[in-house]
Amino acid sequence: MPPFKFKGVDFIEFDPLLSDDERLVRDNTRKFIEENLVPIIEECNRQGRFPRELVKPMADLGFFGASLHGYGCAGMSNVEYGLVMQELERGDSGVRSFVSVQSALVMYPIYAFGSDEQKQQWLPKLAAGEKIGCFGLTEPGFGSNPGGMRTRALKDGNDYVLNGEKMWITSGSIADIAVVWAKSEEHGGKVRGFLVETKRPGFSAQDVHGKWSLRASVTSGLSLQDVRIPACNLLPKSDGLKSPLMCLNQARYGIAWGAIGAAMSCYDTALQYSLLRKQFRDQPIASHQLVQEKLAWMVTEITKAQLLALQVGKLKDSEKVQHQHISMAKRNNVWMALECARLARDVLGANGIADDYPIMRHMMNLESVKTYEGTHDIHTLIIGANVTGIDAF
Ligand code: TGC
Ligand code: FAD
Repeated sequence: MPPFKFKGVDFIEFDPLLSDDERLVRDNTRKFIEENLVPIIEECNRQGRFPRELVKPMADLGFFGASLHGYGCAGMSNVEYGLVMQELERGDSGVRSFVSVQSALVMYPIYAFGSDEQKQQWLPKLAAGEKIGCFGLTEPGFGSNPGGMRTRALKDGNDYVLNGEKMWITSGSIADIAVVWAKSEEHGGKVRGFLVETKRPGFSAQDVHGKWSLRASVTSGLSLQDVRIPACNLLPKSDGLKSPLMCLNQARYGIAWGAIGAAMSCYDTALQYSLLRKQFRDQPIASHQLVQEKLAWMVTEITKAQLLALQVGKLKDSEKVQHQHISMAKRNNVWMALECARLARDVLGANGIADDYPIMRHMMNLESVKTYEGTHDIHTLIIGANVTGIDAF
């Protein structure tokens, strides 16, 4: 257990900007994380173990597909969903990743692009945590540029036959269902989404070992060798690269909030530590100007990130959000969180590197968060293209 009890971060009366329901969702999630994840996460991180025992309790709290309506989903607003992500990632980015993938990258595409039968078959079970999903877009040779993907779907009678490799896939080896993005010969090489049950012959998943980051999350490579699926497993409303990118918008939005949680954890730990730790003339290190400067930077940037995430959430709730808004929030908030982790680690001195405190784990996790769902620099280019009208990819 970490030595300090989390006190929350609210410098400019952010809480009154939230509705009663939003605060309730946040506080319930916070309590769940304090009671169930915080006590075990350092050990999970050491062991490189995803805490699968939390899947059912998280489902019971409505975390999976939380902002979807019907099919056993909680029907939360986007702001409520964001606050859930914030609290989950204050616990650990890997656990937030699991929920992001299940919700934004598996349930959302079925909800947005699936047939009625696909929705009825999969969404209730995914919401209940009875089935686990993964999302296969990235390939060994195509990360930032998924449009170059090599995975192919060939129509053969009433089936599609899929061949290809996907890489860096969260929850890959524990998934029952994979949302696989492939170029479909039948549709002129257009990218389409396919539901691939992972027990089908020719499908295999191999975990990535030796990760220094997201150790409490499963990351796998997927191999599809002549995997035959019925034609009804095509997501009928998926239509080109735009479809997986629409899923990424949902996940990137969650990350924009999640990163605030990781930053809050680092800042709160550094603040409490600095008030207790004494150096020179028996004074707490918090009394030194250079330490205060770090704390002031962190609380300022967390506050700005909260306001950015909230505004993007409100735009999303009123269906006015543009994907460039989400890029700004993901890019800024993850960068901010990583900087907070580095500063907080510094404030703790040598103790900052030990897993008695959560800081180094957050820092290592955030290196992945900075890269996945569009790297920091790709989001820079997305914003740059939007403001200049010039594509610089
Ligand atoms: P481009 O020609 O720009 O776009 C193709 C079509 O899509 C439209 N579009 C979007 N639509 C909705 N949302 C977005 N965010 C969109 N971005 C683009 C675009 O308007 C166009 O539409 P249309 O109608 O003209 O066809 O495509 P491009 O090939 O040039 O690539 C653009 C780029 C680089 C921005 C994009 O490919 C990109 O975002 N790259 C980053 C890849 C990425 O984020 N991968 C994430 C993989 S999943 C993951 O990391 C999960 S981690 C999970 C976890 O554990 O939390
Ligand atoms: P690259 O695209 O090779 O980029 C390497 C560097 O080059 C980056 O700094 C990048 O910004 C830069 N770069 C690339 N192109 C340009 C350019 N045009 N201009 C300037 N700089 C550029 N993917 C999934 O599909 N599903 C998942 O569930 C999933 N989970 C993940 C989990 C983890 C832990 C990690 C680490 C990744 C996961 N990913 C997943 C993959 C992730 O989305 C990719 O790693 C990411 O999109 C970047 O691709 P890449 O690693 O191939 O880097």
